[in-house]
Amino acid sequence: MKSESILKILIDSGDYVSGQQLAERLGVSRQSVWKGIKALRENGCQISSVTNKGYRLESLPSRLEGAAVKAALKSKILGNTIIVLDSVGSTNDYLKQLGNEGAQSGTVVTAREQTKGKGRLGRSWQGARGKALAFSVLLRPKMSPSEVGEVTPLAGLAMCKAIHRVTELDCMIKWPNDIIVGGKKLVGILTEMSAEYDAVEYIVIGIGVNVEQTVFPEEIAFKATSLLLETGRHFDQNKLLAEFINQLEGEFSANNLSLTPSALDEYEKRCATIGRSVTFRRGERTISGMAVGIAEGGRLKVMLSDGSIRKISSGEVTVQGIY
Ligand code: BT5
Repeated sequence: MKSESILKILIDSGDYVSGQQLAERLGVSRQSVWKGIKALRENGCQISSVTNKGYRLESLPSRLEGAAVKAALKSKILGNTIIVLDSVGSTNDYLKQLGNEGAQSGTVVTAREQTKGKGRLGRSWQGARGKALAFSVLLRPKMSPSEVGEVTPLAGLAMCKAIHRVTELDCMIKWPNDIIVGGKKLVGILTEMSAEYDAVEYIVIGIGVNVEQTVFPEEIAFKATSLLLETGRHFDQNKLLAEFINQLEGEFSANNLSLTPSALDEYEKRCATIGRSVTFRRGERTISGMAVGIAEGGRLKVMLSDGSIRKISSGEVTVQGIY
C-alpha cells in the first residue's frame, strides 16, 4: 500500500474523503488505509480525521518527503524513483554511484542536507540544511558526448518555468547555467556524464536552488539570493521539485532532448548575458567582446572588436554588470 496514492487522492479532493472511499478507490483494506495515513502523519503531513466524514489533508510536510514529491508529479518517466536522503556529501556523486550500479533512467536523488555540494571546475556549492533544495536527475539518453551540452540549457529553461509556476518570479539565465534574479544567483546547475567512446552511458543533472536562506557565507553574499529573499514568502520544496520534474519532462519531449530552434529562441530571450560585454580566456590569452546570441549546441556567440564571431562552448566567461 503506497501512502503517496492516499496523499494524491487527498490533495486532489481538497476535502474530507472517507476511509471506505479511499479503501475502495485503491482496492485495499481499511486497515491498510489507516496504516498509510499513519505513515503520512509520521512523515510530516497534517491530516485531520472526523467521524463520519473521513480524512482531510491540512498541510504538506515543510521538509522534503518522497511521498509529497510523488503526489505532485505528473511526469511519466522522470521521477519514477525518488530517493530522499537526510544528509549526503553530494547528490551528484551519490547518483553517479547508483548510475554505475545500473539505476534506471529518470531516477532522482535529493537530500535535506548536502555537506560537500559541488559546483563546476572543482568549486563548491553551499547550502544549509533544510534551507536549500539540492537534487540530481539521472538520464540514459541515446546520444554522443558532444550532444550533452544541449541538455543543460533545457534544464535551465525547465527550472525557470517551474520557479515561475510555483513562485511567479521571472528568472533570467546567465550563460551557460546560472539562473539569476535581480542580477543575483538563485540556482546553479552541474551536469556530469559517464561516456564510452562515442556513446553516453548516463548523464546526471544536479541542481541547487536557494530557497530559504536569508544569510549567505561572506564570499558569496554579494552575488547570491533566495526565493525567500526575493519574494518574502516560504515555498514547499516538495512542490518545487515535482514541478521541475514535470517541466523537465515536458521540455525533453517537446525538444527531443536537443536544443531545437524554438528552445534556442526561448533560451536567448531569457539569457541575461546577451547584449553585455564579456571576457573569456583562450589558452594564455584573455579576449573581450560583446555577447550577441546563442549558437547551435548552446554555445555563446561573441562578437570581437574586428566584427568576427567566436562561438564559445565552455570555460569561464566574465560578464560585465552581473557578478
Ligand atoms: C554551479 O557551479 O553553479 C553548479 C552548482 C550545482 C549544485 C548542485 S546541488 C545538487 C547537485 N549536487 C552537487 O554536488 N552539485 C549539484 P558553478 O557555476 O561552478 O558555481 C559555483 C560558484 O557559485 C561558487 O564558486 C560560489 O562562488 C557560488 N556559490 C556557491 N554556493 C552558492 C549558492 N548557494 N548560491 C549562489 N552562489 C553560490
